[in-house]
Amino acid sequence: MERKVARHWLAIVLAGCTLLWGLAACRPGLEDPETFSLSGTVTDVGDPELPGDPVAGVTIQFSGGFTSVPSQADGTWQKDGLAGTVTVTPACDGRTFDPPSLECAEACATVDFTSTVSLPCDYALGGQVLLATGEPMPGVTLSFSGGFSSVSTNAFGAWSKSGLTGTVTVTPSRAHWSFTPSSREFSSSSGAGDFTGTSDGQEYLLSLGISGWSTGSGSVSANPSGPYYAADAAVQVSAVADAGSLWWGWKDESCTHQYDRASIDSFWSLTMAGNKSAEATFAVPEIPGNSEDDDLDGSVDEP
Ligand SMILES: [Ca+2]
Ligand SMILES: [Ca+2]
Repeated sequence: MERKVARHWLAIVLAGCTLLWGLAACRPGLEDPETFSLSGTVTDVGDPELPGDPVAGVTIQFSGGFTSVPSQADGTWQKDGLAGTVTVTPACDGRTFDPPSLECAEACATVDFTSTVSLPCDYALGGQVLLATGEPMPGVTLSFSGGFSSVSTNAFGAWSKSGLTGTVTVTPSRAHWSFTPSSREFSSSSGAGDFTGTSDGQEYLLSLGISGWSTGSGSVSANPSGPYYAADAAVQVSAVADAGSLWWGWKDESCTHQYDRASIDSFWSLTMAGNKSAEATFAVPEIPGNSEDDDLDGSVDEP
């Protein structure tokens, strides 16, 4: 009985080896004979009597088209799947390394670099997420590869993130929106993380603002509050002038200017059939003698 079980197992192992033959798993001596791994540690120059401190976020580059890897929090790095003779070069803005680079084949398994500057080797990024028409997109999530926590855009569509190391892919996301480009890759602070958002037609953005034509001041709000709404939602925007100012009119979403106070109200009912922009204009009473049309009625300095 035991012998029969053993024969069964032998048959299963042989069948498995046959199946895996193409994957080289059962061919001793033939699995990826041309590739090798390298690893090492990056430290800074500390007290000569003591070991140096680890340096995180150094980009370890490899010649031959192999992708780079970052040094980790403990200064270590590892790279598998290398082939041929590879030049290994550590890189980080503002730092020099000893050795500056090293040519390695399979024989040199460990490559340690020492930095001459004792500074953190990380970087910060920032950017803006906008509609194609230029309005800022708040509440867009920016995700980062490498385990870094995500951030969101503020009311100006702006985001920032510090403490990044190595090569990081930044990806914007928000349900019902796509972004161009879909992601951006960074390995230093150079370049802006700007993206353009496009709705899938199920959610739209209402951008509130105050027109640059205003000579007065006030505030603009929406009910229900946004700035994102389901498609075809009904929204009422309202303009409230500050003391000493007067509400004058709305600049509508098609950029024609509606400054006819007789025909429109300081409450404006919108249907979110697309991205909308509601800009209010506020004026002050005419100020005589300054050659300006302060009350925006088209005539200057009337009594
Ligand atoms: Ca005037
Ligand atoms: Ca006037």
